[in-house]
Order: sequence, then C-alpha cells, then structure tokens
Amino acid sequence: MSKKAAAKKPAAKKKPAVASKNKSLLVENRVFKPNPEFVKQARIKSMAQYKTMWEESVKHPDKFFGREAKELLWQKPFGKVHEWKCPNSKWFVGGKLNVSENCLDRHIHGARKTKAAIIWEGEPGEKRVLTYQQLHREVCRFANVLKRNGTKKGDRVIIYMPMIPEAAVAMLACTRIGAIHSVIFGGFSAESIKDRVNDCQAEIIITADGGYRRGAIVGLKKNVDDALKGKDTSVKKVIVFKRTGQDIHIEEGRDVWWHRELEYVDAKCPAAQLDSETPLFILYTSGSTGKPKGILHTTGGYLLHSYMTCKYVFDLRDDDVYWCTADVGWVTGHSYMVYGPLAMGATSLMYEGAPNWPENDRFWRIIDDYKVSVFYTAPTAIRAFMKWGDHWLKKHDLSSLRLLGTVGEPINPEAWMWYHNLVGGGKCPIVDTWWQTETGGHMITPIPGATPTKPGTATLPFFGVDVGIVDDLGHEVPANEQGKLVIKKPWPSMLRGIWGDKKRYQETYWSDFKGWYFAGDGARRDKDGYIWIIGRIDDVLNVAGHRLGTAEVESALVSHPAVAESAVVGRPDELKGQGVVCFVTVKEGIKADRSLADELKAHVRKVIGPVATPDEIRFAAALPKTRSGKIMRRLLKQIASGETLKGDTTTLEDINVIAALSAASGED
Ligand code: 7RM
Repeated sequence: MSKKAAAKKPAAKKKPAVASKNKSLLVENRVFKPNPEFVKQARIKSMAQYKTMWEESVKHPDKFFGREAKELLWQKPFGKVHEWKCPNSKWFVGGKLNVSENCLDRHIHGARKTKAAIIWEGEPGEKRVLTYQQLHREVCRFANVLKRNGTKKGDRVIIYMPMIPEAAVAMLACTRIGAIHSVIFGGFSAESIKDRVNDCQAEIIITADGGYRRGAIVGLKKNVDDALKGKDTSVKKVIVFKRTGQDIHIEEGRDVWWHRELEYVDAKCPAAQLDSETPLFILYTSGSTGKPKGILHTTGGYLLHSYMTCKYVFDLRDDDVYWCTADVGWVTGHSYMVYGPLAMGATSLMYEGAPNWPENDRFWRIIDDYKVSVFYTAPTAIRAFMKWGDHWLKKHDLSSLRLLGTVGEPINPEAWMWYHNLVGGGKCPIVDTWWQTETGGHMITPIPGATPTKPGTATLPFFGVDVGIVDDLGHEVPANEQGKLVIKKPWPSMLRGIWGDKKRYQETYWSDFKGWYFAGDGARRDKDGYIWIIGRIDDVLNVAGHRLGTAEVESALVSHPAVAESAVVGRPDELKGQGVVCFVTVKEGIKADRSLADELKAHVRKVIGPVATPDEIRFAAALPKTRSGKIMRRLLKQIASGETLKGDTTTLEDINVIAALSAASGED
C-alpha cells in the first residue's frame, strides 16, 4: 500500500551503503528510438511534431491550452484561458465544470457505458470490476451519503482507506458536490492523521475497518480512533467501510457504517457546477520543516493536465488495460490511477496489496491475468524485482505490455535496462516521468512515439513546461553542469497554494528566483538538451519513492524523553534510493544502547508512521556544528554513507566530534 508500488523492506536489516543512485556501475550510452510498431498507433509520431506542439504551448499557451481544454466537458465555457500574477495562477477563468461528471457522466451515454472503469484485485485474491455505469451509480449514492452526513461544498473530507474501489468512489463523490478531499496514505500513524485533520479542520473522515498488507490487517479505524482522542477535534462524523470485518470500536453519534448509510439514499445526484478554480483536493507532503505542507490543487487546470498527460505520455487507447501501482494516498494515485485515466474513459487497474504477496511474482501474475498493456511503477520497485530474480517474471506471459513508465526518483541505468529487456521484452517505450505533488502531473517526460530515450534521463519538458537549470543567480548553467531546476512559466495543474499558509507558499516556491517556481531538485542538461534529475537539494529525502522531511524525523526523535538532540540525513541505499540515518545525542544519565536504538525506531514509526522508519540510529556525544550553531549536515551525510570526509571543516566548532561520530554506531 505504498506510493509508487512500494517494495519496501522485503528483508535485510542492515543495508550496504552502496552509492548506486545515479552512480551506476554500468555506463549505458545507447539511445533507444521509439519502436516503429508503437509509432504507427501513437498520437505524436515524431520529434518534429513534438517540437511544433511544444513551441506553440510555451509561446501561445492560451491558444494551446484553450484548444486542449475544449476536450473536457464544461457546464459553462471559460473566458480567458489564464491569468498570472506571481504566485497566483488562474486557469480557464469563469468556466464551470465538475470533475466527477468529466470522469463518469461523460462516458455513460455511449459505448463506454459497460466498459470497465476500475478493475480491482484485493490482496487476498478477490476480484471486482466496476463499469463506468456502475461506478457512476456508486459515486452518486455515496455523494448523497456525504450530503446526508452534513458535508457541503468547500468542506474538507479526510479519506484514510485501503486500496479498494471505494477510495476512488469517496474521492469522486467529494468532487461531485464540491467538497475538498485530503487523502492520507494508510502507512501514516494516528498522530499524522491528527496533525492533518487539525491543519485543514476536517469535519468528516472516511475510512475502513482495516486493509490487507502482506497477509496482515492494517487497523485503519483504530488509528482514526486514536487520532480523534481528546475533545478538541473538528471531526463530527466518521464513515466506515467494512473491508476486513474484524471487531472495531464504534463511537455512537460519530461513527456510521458505509453500507448502512447507503440504505437511506438514492442514486440521483446532480454534479455541482463548480468554478474552474474551486479547490479540488489538499494533499500533504513533506517539506524542509517539521510540518508537512497541505498542497492545494483546483479543478479545471488539474483535470486538464492529468487528462492531457494520460493522452500524450501514456498515449492511452480505448482497449488499454492500464495499471498504475501507486497508492491512492500519493499524488501519483490521484492523477494517474483515478483522475487522468477516468477522464480519458480508460480502464484503470487497482491492486490492494504488496508486490511480494503471497509470492514475489504477484505483479507479473496480475499483468498476465488481466493482460495489462500500460504499466506505471517506481524505480524502487523495479530494483526489488531485480533482486528477487528473473525467474519470477519468466513464469508469466507479459507480452500484452506495450508501454512502461516510471516515477518517483531517478532510475539507474541498470534498472532501466532490466525493465526494458525483461519486463518490456525490448519492445516497449519507457516514459521516465519527472514531476511532484506540487506540479499535479508530468512535467519532464519522453513522448513515447517521438522521443528517443536514454536510460536514466526523464528527457524533455512536457507541453507548456518551460524548464531552466540555473545557478544561484538565475543564470542558465552550461551543458553537463549541475544547477537548480526551475519552471519559468505557470502551468495549468500547478499548486495554487499551501493550505492556510500563504507566506510559506511564497517563501518555499517563489522566493529563490523571482517569478520562477523552484522545484527543490538539482539537475543537469546534456548536450542534446536532455534533463538528468540529480535529486533533492533541500532537506527532503526520497526513501523508496516516499518524500520525507529530515526535520519531520528530527522532531519525532526529540519528542522522545531520552533524546537531547538529533540530526537526520539520507545515505544511498541500493534498493530504496535513500535510507534514513539518525544521529542522536541523549540526555544526561540515559544509556545509549541497542535497546534504546530499537525504541527510537519504534517511536518514529509511531509518531509519523511505518514510512519513516529509520534504517540506523547512531548515538553521539555531540553533533558537529558550525560556530554559529548550525548542524553540519554535509559532514553527517558523508559519515552516514561511509565516505571519507571531504571539504571544508574549518568552520567546525569541535573537530573531535567528527572522529567520535565516525566511530559510533547504535547498531553495533
Ligand atoms: C510524483 C512524485 C517529488 C520528488 C521530486 C524528485 C523525485 C519524482 C522523478 C524524480 C527523478 C523522476 N511526487 N522524482 N519523479 N526524480 N526522476 N522521474 O514523486 O512529491 O512525492 O516527489 O520526487 O526529487 O522533487 S512527490
């Protein structure tokens, strides 16, 4: 149940500190031209066509996006395509539309009425198919349940669910009535739920009794109960879907069962007429402070971008069976499991559980069983499959695949080649898509029928995306040199803000370079103009494709009574991209030993959730600081990855600290 397919912790407590990310042993210089068979059917068939479209999209965005947006269903046509006063963006001004109507009603009057919208497989093996007609009906009924429970336009609704079709139903039902959903990944803890509920002042939570993960039940409702303890919560109602059937606590007056509520409602629910800039959802993501940011997306621009990228990047066709392995709790699940594919009228496959349950071939079995044709997953999952061995996929027929995608972190060339040869049989284009929660959809990506690909690069910008790779003064850096990745023009699905925090929105994204969006990533462009993403250059880690703020983990650690101070850094990890290493100093009289290290790991899991479990706790007598008191993370990173120390240590307050740290490890 993780973001991009999560092949988290199959085993191994202690991972070798191998610098695999982007520092591949294999130098792969080949360029892969689009497969001619693919090109025949592709919407965009050549680089010339891509370039013409891209030029128009950045030079005349109003014309380009105005035309594209006409493919959506508008209740009232928009006037101006776009208004921009940095950092405030408006798209399709004055237009009215409804996301659920675009994803459902639009498809049920013609041949797609009985087409599968969602194909679902539960981890224990149940199978369900919801046609567009059926999904429409379920969404309308559940929208009425929301109304019955007091939800109105603009209200915030928390969705904390397993990967079951009802998660999509709940999201779409919110959009039908103009409520703002905020989905929380099932791997987050009660405390994380509480923080998010408080931040957005949600009045309603939709959850399930539990979900399945690697054969065990994840007690979702229990976490919700813990999150709502105390009397100061904004939550008035909790709607519970029965998934696992285990005993749960039901709080009279607050908790209601999903299936019981359905008995009171009918299946008619008109789609609310919503202004194009109506808030659609809030999704919390990690930043460089301890407090996650509630990224806000709105209706028209977001829908257009997720629709357009499914059309041009996945090049979805009516007969595709499309599978995005991301959890609905992450932005990839929002844009590429639910909204984009459904807006296209595609068939979207959803799988509830782990990739290695009951055995390591579950994904390949699913591809074979349902004849999946377009498959979108994360490099961390691909590396896990490589490690588990080729025989797992050789047992299955994967010939239905025609396009592969990756997202979440840089893909190392070995993993790319393995994906290309073993999964794609050498014939499928691979789209390595760079984007963020904030961008709403793909930003840098190959166009599969046009762009020649090179293993390890996300290649070129998508339509309307004007990328710069710049130095601190905003000057474009020369080819092959690393710089900061910025986006120079607003785009339809850009975030519209951080919920309740205008200042942080301005400061985080728009203050480094005036008028440009700073993504937090470093990158370089090669001589062909291809963009190679280096990764985060702020204090955000990318662990198995999950974004995690070092400050979040630090604040979880110092909330433990034994901890005096902590500094958290990432170190390269062969499977997960990055692992979490915590340097900790303890309070007077506390014994820093193995059992405390275990306790601290468990504490972080409890405070943030299993996604944040530290790989290593290293105790130290002191942390290396500059004379002005700043922790020297650069040194800690080098120590954590076992490198010899490089660079300037002259500002270090006490050089002895370093020697001691290099020796100390809580694991031993
Ligand atoms: C979709 C998503 C965003 C961060 C981003 C990057 C990294 C994502 C790629 C990538 C290299 C890619 N949203 N990232 N995709 N790095 N190549 N194709 O992941 O908000 O959770 O994370 O992920 O560092 O800033 S996210």
